[in-house]
Amino acid sequence: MNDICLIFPKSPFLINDGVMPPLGILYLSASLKLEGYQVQCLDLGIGHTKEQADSDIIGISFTTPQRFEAYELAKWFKEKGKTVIAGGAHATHMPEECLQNGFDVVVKGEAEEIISEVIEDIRTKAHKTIYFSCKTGANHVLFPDRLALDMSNYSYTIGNRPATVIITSRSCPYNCSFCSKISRNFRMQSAERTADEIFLLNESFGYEAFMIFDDVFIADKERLESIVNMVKYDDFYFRCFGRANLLTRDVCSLLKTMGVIEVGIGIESGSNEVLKRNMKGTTKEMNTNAVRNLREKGIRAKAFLIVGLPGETEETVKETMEWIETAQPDDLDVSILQPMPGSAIFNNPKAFGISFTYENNLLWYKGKPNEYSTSVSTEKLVPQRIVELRNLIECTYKDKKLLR
Ligand code: B12
Ligand code: SF4
Repeated sequence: MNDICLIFPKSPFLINDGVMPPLGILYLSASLKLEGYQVQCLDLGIGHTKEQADSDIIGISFTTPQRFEAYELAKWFKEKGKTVIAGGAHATHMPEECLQNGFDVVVKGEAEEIISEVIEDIRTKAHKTIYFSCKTGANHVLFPDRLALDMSNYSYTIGNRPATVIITSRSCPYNCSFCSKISRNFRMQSAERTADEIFLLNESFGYEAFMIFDDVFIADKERLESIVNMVKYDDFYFRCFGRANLLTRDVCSLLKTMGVIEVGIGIESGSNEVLKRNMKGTTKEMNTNAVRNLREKGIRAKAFLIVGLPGETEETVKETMEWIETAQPDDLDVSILQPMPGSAIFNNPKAFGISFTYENNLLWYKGKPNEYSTSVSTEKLVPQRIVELRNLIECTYKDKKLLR
């Protein structure tokens, strides 16, 4: 029997929940195995089942929209006499709710350095209900234990190549109103370590394409330069996220040399008023320049937009549509605001002029086409209108000639 079974629940609200491996549990598996623990990892999104769990201690990792799946699992395992631990983004922000829904223990935040202590406390029946993570140094954690799950079950591709996901930093130095970060302390792993992980994934699994899922991969230009110098001789493809304020011509040049073929930018809105109210730290002019700088280097710019942010009106949606026509990004992703626990909007909706329901609401903002819905109202827009405006932007521009 294993010392712990770590489970990532299904995400039935997504188009496909077997796209990328859940790195959170794979990081925990790596640090536990180093200490000699036997660990089992199950991803219910790729066909594993709860019946396969082979341990008396079960750890479940989940986001807010996965919480109902997680609570069902917790209750099922409790009935079997198991001790159940909650971790991940939702547990970090809503620990009491997890305890009320069947969990014995909650770990808030990054758990690499505390998970073995939790296991030992459970074994001696001395466990607390809530543990707080230590601040994990990004250079000190091991690479995720990707052998704990069969990587061939995941279907992500970049430029037609099988791709996988890496995270080279933790957290983010910004404070957007809608963001639900699990930690406030921004740390980057070194350029050397980042290049090592890429080479290791290439040698061990054959990957030649990588989704860098950092919140802000390009936060430090010097580190970026060093990474580029180490990987530029290999013909790898990358996708990453970038903030408009950091996507200068120089940075876009570096990304091109590295092999980045697409950058996702959190544009959010075409209205400077909305951007300001949501503490985005960017303007529509910066956003336009960022798209231009990427396009000049032949890198695809994908604009991520949110409809229904605090301050949204019919007029600001028009401004967003005007921005799309001016900036002409290569692709769009239009979602609807869903205030997630941990975000400034969730914590203080009144201050943002937002109302929404949380109970019994899945709160996903991007899922299956034609199934978008929201409970959010702004001062000027009712929920149904927010959905209509979101659909209007998508119908008008997605896959249209205006976007290349
Ligand atoms: C990659 C990613 C995705 C991928 C998921 C791939 C996958 N299978 O994991 C995709 C694109 C599919 C995705 C989708 C969504 N995502 Co997402 N995603 C991320 C992202 C960028 C990285 C996740 C990651 O690997 N982090 C690195 C690891 C190390 O961190 P971690 O997972 O949090 O794990 C650590 C701790 O949480 C803890 N821990 C984790 N699990 C467990 C379990 C136990 C037992 C214990 C003790 C501890 C523990 O220890 C881990 C190691 O330090 C995060 C932002 C971020 N930087 O973390 C957002 C994030 C997780 N996503 C978020 C959201 C909102 C979504 C969506 C709902 C968006 C939507 N479509 O509507 C969906 C929901 C997906 C789902 N399955 O529920 C939010 C979650 C907020 C919340 N309150 O739940 C985040 C935090 C972004 C944000 N800042 O707001 N996402
Ligand atoms: S939305 Fe992105 S840039 Fe803004 S705080 Fe969250 S992770 Fe940072």
